[in-house]
Amino acid sequence: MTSNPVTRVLVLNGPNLGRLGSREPEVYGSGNLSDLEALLVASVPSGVEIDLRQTNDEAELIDWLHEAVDSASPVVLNPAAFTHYSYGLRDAAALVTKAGLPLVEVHITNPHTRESFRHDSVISGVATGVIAGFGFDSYRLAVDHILRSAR
Ligand code: DHK
Repeated sequence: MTSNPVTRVLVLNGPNLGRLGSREPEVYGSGNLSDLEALLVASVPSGVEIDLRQTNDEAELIDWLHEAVDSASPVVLNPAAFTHYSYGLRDAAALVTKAGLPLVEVHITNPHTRESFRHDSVISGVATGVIAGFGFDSYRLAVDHILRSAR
């Protein structure tokens, strides 16, 4: 639960999500990251910044989680494939929630309906919550939760 009014939400995206739109549209949908950003910006009140980023680099994603701690920013995180094996990312995510900041793990798809290697998340155990399977709406629901819980 955040106590201060939220002025910025970090929306962090892991590997291959920069290819949304052209990457397996039958699985991930036809929208790209710009479409996602527009959807989120339209869903928040004025005065709340959506800071949406994507990287294929595990170290950069970890650095952004450190930045979230230092700037007291709530986080929506789609760790993409790192979900399933990155203990470094898990430890960084734990720093966010241990600092009392919400970190909502999101997935566009429902990984539990897919290949068995996608069924395990090493992030979920340190996340505030998990939203999966609702396409870009997974992110919108996560942002909505963050704004509601900060009221
Ligand atoms: C995105 C990915 O890139 C996959 O590696 C995950 C996730 C699922 C998603 O549904 O957003 O397994």
